[in-house]
Amino acid sequence: MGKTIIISNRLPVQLQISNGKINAVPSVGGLATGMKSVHSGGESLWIGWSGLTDEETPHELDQNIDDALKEHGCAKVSLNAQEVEGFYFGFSNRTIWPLFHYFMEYSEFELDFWNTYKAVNQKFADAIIEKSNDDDTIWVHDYQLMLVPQMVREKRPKTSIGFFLHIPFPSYEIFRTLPWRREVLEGLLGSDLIGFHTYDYERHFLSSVRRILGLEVSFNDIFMDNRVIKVDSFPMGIDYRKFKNAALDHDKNQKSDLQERLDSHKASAPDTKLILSIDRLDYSKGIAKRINAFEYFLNKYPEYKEKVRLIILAVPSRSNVPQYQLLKREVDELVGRINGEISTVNWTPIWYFYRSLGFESLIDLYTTSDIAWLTPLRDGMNLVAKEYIATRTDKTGVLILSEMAGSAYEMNEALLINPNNFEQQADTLKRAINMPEEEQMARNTFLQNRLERYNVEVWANEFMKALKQKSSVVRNTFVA
Ligand code: ADQ
Repeated sequence: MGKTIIISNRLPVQLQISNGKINAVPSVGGLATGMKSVHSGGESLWIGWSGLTDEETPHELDQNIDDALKEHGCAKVSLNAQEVEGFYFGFSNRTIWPLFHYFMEYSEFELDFWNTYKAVNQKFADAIIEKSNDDDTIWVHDYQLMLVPQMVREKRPKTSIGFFLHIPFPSYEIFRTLPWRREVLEGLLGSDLIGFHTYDYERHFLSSVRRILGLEVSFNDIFMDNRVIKVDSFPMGIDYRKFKNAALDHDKNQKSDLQERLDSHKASAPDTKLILSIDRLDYSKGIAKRINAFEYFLNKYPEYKEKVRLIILAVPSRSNVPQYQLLKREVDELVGRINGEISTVNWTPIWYFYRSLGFESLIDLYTTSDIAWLTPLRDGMNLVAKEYIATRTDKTGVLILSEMAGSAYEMNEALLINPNNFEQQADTLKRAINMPEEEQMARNTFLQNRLERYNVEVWANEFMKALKQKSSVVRNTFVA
């Protein structure tokens, strides 16, 4: 049996260079955690970009970097600054990201971006081809690497290749506007198994394959040349135990400064409800609309002034893409205006943090907030919704979640809202603030049971199981 090769844009470790020494520190992100069961010991290899451009990497340290990565079962693809610009900030985040999140007007169709995307995808594919054998199993991740499956397939026709898309796949009417729609579909169809978070994304993809490439599709099988490609949905979970245990330990550990501050706020205003929102600062997350909806709520129900506080934690993201800079300015101005207009001596309606917080601080916020309010305009899944629920060890807390998040399909017991409907959101906030504890606990019991069962390890294992089954079926068919 061969090894497993995982490929993603970024490696699951971060490189730190200090005084000529290299340190590779494991990342704590969802993907890195989820793949732990697949990426174990010496039986697997993870290929990706280290996060440092060639220009930032001292040439004499190259070998040391490779050695440091090897200790974590990783190998790097080197990219220069121009490649990162065109491939990552360009085609991935100025063409595909907005288009796949239904922000057509933000999507830029630049031939230079496309050419760099193709060249960098080829670099990733070459790294896989160099490091793999025919009997290896390859799992490619996400929208930055959609051409890789076909590029590897050309050189390794018998290898098992799986692909998982972490963002939505848009409807055919949106996808068809992409000038390189055929090439992207053909790139993906180099896979044996293509996975999405939800059944809807899967349906959109199948419809594009049928209408753009004219291929035969039966249920979730695509017939292409002498191959059958399977398409399926695998909703991604979280490391449920890690969040639950962190919340349980949280009360025993010494309090952080943030927790002290949250506690003193609660003590001085025991009737005030804390409403939490956490996202990357991204236009797809609906942050500006959420702030406007909060103002609408306070105008519609002024009796809640001084009785609620909205905490916005926005993580800096892609800050050299113009749309993200505009959004940053818009959010800064909105928070400033609303706080300026309606704050009182004792009350600031919005607490706004623009930074990435450590895991412990995240747990402080999740466990202390009475309500989580997540309003993406589009979101492949949204793991924050799941993390909030996992930390509610006494089963209280209310989740208000946008219907446009992939996670809404599995989280029916949350209060689901349309982020464009301010009237509905104002009423839902009121309902959440007044929801009896028994109702909160009943809803969260269902949600927690589901999240515990379908955790991120199960997600990764089910994808790998389906990929291995798929490959053996095809091989057996050929033998017959
Ligand atoms: P993201 O768009 O990044 O992921 P999400 O799924 O919510 O969105 O994941 C964010 C992660 O970052 C969470 O694990 C959260 O804990 C962490 N995080 C958020 N704010 C933080 C902060 N201030 N400090 C530290 N950590 C913070 C993409 C897709 C999603 C899909 C995931 C996984 O856009 O739709 O759910 O991939 O497939």
